[in-house]
Amino acid sequence: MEKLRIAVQKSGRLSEKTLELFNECGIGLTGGSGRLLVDSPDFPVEVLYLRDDDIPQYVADGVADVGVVGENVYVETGKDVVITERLGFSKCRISLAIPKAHEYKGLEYFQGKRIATTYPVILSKFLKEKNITADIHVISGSVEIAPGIGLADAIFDIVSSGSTLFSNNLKEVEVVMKSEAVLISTPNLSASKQAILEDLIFRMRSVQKAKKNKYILLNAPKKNLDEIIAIIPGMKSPSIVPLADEGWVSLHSVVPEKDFWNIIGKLQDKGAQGILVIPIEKMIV
Ligand code: PRT
Ligand code: ZN
Repeated sequence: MEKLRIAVQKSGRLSEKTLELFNECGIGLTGGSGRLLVDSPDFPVEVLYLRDDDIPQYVADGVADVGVVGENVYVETGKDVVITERLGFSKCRISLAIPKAHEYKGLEYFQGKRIATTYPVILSKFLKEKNITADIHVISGSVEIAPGIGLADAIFDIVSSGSTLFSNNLKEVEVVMKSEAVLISTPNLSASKQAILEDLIFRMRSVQKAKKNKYILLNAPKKNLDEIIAIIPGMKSPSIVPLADEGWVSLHSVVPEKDFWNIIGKLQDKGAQGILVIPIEKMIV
């Protein structure tokens, strides 16, 4: 049977989260990451371990069918591949940063400056759009030390918590792009591989949806039932289970994680008690 070949970063910031997602999708992998090509006994895929920067090229060439990369790498490499799904992890910004002590009034700061980066394509496109002429100095690692050793005036690099910038006496002054892990694929997959990819995306979405929601159980006084149902409408409508005490019912529903604390406060105001909140593993709607 035909298999979908997925390129995954061999070791780095994307590897663990990617394999965790596959695992949650019921896709186990045989053998360790010591091997280049690994099979799944559960699902028609095989995983090809590569350096993240090489993944778009392998997918564009059809050596792999799909791949997981940071959006920044997808944009920087500019290969003939498409984003099929945003995966929501490894979120970061690609930003311009300058020495902390310097005053910053706007992009004019960068006119005629020397900027060190590993992302020259994204940076030069941005500077061109903004009519800034600067000297882009491409280096392959430890970009953050460039200003301190006199190699550059500023840097353009990935920022997550900002602590790397802070400890190198730099400050983030412009966010040029936001990035997260994305699933990329060749635009011309065979019909059978496309079907496997659709099944994979369906599973990924079920996992992502589950993470964004919580299962909630609570005891509600019957006199406020309508108001409580209006607060937690659930996927269709909440389940209502009678309790031995005639004035009360037990209510089961699903609530979005982001509204959670807001909802809890409203439920308490309406007399809800014994509220239990449980994580959901998969959610198919
Ligand atoms: O070896 P290989 O080439 O495969 O990996 P790599 O070293 O090129 O990439 P890797 O594993 O470092 O990152 C893979 C992807 O993770 C990146 O392309 C981004 O899409 C994403 N990502 C998310 C990050 C970060 N967060 C991040 N914080 N990539 C790098 N960083 C760096 C950042 O540049 C800084 O130097 O981590 C450092 C810590 O960041 P702060 O701001 O939290 O201090
Ligand atoms: Zn890399």
